[in-house]
Amino acid sequence: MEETCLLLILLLSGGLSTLPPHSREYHFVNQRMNWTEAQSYCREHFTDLVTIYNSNINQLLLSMAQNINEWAWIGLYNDRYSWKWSMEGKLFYVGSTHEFLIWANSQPDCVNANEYCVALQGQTQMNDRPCGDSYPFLCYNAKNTSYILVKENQTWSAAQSYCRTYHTDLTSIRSKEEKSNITLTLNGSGVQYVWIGLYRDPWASWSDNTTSTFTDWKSLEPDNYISLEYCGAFDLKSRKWADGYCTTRHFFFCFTAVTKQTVVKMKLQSEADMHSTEIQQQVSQQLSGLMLSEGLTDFRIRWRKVQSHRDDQLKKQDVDGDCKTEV
Ligand SMILES: [Ca+2]
Ligand SMILES: [Ca+2]
Repeated sequence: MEETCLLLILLLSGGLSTLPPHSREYHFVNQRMNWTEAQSYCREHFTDLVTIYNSNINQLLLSMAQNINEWAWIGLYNDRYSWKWSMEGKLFYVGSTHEFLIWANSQPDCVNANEYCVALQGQTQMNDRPCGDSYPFLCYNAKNTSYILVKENQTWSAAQSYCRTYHTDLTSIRSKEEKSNITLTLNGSGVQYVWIGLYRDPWASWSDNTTSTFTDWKSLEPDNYISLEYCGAFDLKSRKWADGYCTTRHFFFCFTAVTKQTVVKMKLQSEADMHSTEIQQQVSQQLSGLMLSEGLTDFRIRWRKVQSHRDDQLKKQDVDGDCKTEV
């Protein structure tokens, strides 16, 4: 009877975004490109612009670009169009052409990299403002579908707490109808700015869509100098991060996601003819079922024929070992 080895090859990639940071390789590219060009270059030649999860990766990148006193783009960016409602907490895009969420002229501008909460300005248009500023605010009460203007100056967070305590939450504006009801509520109130429930997290976006809470900003950065700096860079001279003008050309860091491949070898001995394609298929199917029931979806099964030990006197020492691997 011949022995046949079945090799189970598991490709545990599971989607690039879920790969842990340790399975990444890093690259310093000493060509000058703007942030978007650098992103395209990384996506074409590697996986994406780098995400920095911790100080180890931070140090590793620095060690790759020693004696370079310039800036290098990283994957971090400050997305001024990605917002959430206090009531829902889900990300959504509020671009400059939104149907009823209308930005005031040249807003959102994130002045001094410090404007992450939204107030209605002149009662109808939106402006991103420093969350610590104190303004009157608009609560929403879901019980009787009403909008309540509280004419008491509060920071955005204090306003949110107040609305959550006495009503439902700071108001959302989810439809044209809701927008007109709010305009009616504010009509004749004389308020200049009034907080609504719109806010966002600062510097929360990385090019590869993963998240990281690690930061290493240079002092006084990010500053969004003259409201033009929405891309993150490594200032290799000071060894710290800074926000920069996205269209400036700099060197940059990319990463490659390393696909891990685990090979499981099984030696099968059977009275049945293991060379029969039909039997091989049956065994494969059973193994597939077993793998799937364990929650493993990304794998391949391959059959590899190996020489019988009995026929191969020279390999006698291998008898107690595994099948020969010829992967
Ligand atoms: Ca603003
Ligand atoms: Ca800056």
